[in-house]
Amino acid sequence: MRFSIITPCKIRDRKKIPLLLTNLEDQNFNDVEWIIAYETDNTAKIPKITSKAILTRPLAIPNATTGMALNTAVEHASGDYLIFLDADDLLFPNTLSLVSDLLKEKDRALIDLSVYPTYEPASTILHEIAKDSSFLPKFGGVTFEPGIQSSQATLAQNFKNIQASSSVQLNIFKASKRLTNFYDQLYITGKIIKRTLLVQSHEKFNQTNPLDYSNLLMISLGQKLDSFVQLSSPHYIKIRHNDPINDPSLSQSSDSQKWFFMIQNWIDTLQGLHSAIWKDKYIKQCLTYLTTYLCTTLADPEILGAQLKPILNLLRDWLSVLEPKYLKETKLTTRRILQAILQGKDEVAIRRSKILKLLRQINRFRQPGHRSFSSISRLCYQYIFTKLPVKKQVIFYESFLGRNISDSPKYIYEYLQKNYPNKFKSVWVFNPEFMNKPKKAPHTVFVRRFGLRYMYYLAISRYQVINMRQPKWFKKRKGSTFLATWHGTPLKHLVFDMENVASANPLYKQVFYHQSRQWDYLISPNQYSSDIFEHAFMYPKQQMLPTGYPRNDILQAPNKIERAKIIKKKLGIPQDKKVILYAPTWRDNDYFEVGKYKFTLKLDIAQLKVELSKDYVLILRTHYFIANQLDTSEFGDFVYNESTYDDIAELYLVSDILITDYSSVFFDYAILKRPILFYVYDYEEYADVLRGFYLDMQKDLPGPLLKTSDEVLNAIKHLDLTQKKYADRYHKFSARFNAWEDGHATERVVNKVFSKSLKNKKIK
Ligand code: C2G
Repeated sequence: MRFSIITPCKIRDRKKIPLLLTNLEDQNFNDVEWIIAYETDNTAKIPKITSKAILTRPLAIPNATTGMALNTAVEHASGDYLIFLDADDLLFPNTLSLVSDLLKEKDRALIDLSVYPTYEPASTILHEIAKDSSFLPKFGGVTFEPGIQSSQATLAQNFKNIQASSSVQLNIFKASKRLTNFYDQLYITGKIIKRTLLVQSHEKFNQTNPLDYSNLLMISLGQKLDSFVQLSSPHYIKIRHNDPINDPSLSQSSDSQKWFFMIQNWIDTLQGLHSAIWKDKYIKQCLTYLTTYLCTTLADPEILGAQLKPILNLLRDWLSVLEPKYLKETKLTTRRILQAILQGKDEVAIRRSKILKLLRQINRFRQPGHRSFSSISRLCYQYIFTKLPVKKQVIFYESFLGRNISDSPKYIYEYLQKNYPNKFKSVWVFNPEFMNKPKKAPHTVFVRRFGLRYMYYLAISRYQVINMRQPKWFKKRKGSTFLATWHGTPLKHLVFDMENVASANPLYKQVFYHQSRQWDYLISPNQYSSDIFEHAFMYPKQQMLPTGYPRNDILQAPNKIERAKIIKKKLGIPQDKKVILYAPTWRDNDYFEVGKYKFTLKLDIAQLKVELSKDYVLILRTHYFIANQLDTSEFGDFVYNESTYDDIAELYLVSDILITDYSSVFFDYAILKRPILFYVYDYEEYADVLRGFYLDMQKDLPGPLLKTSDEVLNAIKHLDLTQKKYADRYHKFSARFNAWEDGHATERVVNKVFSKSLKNKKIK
């Protein structure tokens, strides 16, 4: 028995092919012919592909749509069964042998391999399934909910829930059962079809519709078969796209494209439907989709742009052939929109959609979980505050989501307060969960995050100075300026440089993209960061401010020794004691629940205390994501837990040595030219993450990588030696990362961003 695997592939997706090749070669079934149907233009060359294990047949199909590519591939296929896979799909290692056994038992015309959808990176999946080729998963497709943590550990756990291959069965549905949600089953990928069925029926993929090319074909085949057969556990791994900006899946294409071709497809499909029961079901499913989504899209008609009219015309064509009973079955609010479209009153339809959107929002807020004060504030933001004029001299500041007054926003604020007193009204965000409301300051108001005043000032401020991302629903106002300060030189791959972002919202990249388009300026601390931000954020270099970080000016201040003394006094640290600052980062596999990370102290502080407390104290500073307050009371006055201290730069200033791990803090600390030790006790465990670093930890860092507390202690005891050994590297490191940090970054940022307002009149 031979399988012809058919993969349509746009030329830009060709880099995905090697992973699927490895996956197919790993199958314990070899009578496979793999037809890769490249949709090329006339000039593009298709890549060579060789394999000892399977027969590979790349085809170039010039100027093809996916439908054309598939039709050509079917004509070339010689296998008994055709299996359709996209370039970024994967199979489990024994899927083909299992299916061949099942087919030998009883011939089937069409089998659904049953989908396992995931946002995990393809390489991680391959790694996991290569570990044990004898298993079959039986955990059901995991649909990823935004915000829910998924990690390699959970994936491995899923894969551990393996059943022996004998337990996989075929679920056989009669036509009527199959009709439940059959719209989802119209995709060709993950299906096995008997070749003769396709050839003899003369069914073809739609060659003109680039989005829905298989629906009509699947419906036609479905009407011919009296049952629908599906594997009882998932065997077809669908890697969901989470980069809708650079690599959109078909369903993630722009709204205007999607709606146009979808409705076109509804029209075509309706013509091909003969069975009354199928027709009824199909119309109802389309109407549900339409009333759920299109009315929301119509409320913002700019989204559809020039396609608005053609889409509404198509929709009118489709609605006009439906029997009136279908419209009558829809809810009154949506029915009135559809009726307006049907009558050619497009403006009325849009107006009614806007009202429906508002009604839906209000309705959501009436539900128990949503009836919070911040939901009401948000409604006020959307419908009232953003309609008020922008106020010229108001600056809105937020640092680390309102956890403290710190980082570059703080230094920009202080600089403006000092040099341009009375020019601006400043608004600082604070989150009462993490900090108390700060003391009064001139021309400054403090607003609770997501409260009513927060919403008001966010809407009317002329400037926003924020060091992380703004809320998704933030509306950029005309006449306002957004200064993104960001919060560190990147070490770990960021956004578009990451493969799939399994631990974040699946739409993370898209959301990030839209948020960063609202940034008028992005501060860059060094050339290295500018180069990275350009690809990782897809952010234009001409909008970056190559100034260095305002937060680091303090580290070059002429009076930094005196300032350090004052801060030491404030912290209660004896002036004659030297200070070790231990500032590790967070670990994404160590958390209590979503967004609440924990930290387990692995540094042997008791030992450090015994050996070092005569000369040193230790400041412990955990990352702002860490939710657990570590109890350090047993170490007495040796340890100062400053995890909630607002500004880490002040802690840098008082410390003599920094111990960190994978945190970006060392890029800033190096400005002080003081010793840095890297306590990376989980280096091996971190290996997967390390592969996603921009730097080579072994070669590029300005200090030693230490894996045990003993090694840390030893390095501190022989600090001179350690420093000597790393002097050369430290020198190179400073030149590469600290060249712009001359103590005047804030001044440069202010002159560039606020110049227009600096000449304005004083505020009252
Ligand atoms: N930070 C801190 N205390 C720590 C760790 C970090 O105050 N123990 C602050 C520092 O200002 C640091 C910033 O938080 O520069 C970012 O912390 P990282 O540990 O580098 O991690 P992350 O928040 O993931 O940001 O481009 C930078 C990256 O986005 C990293």
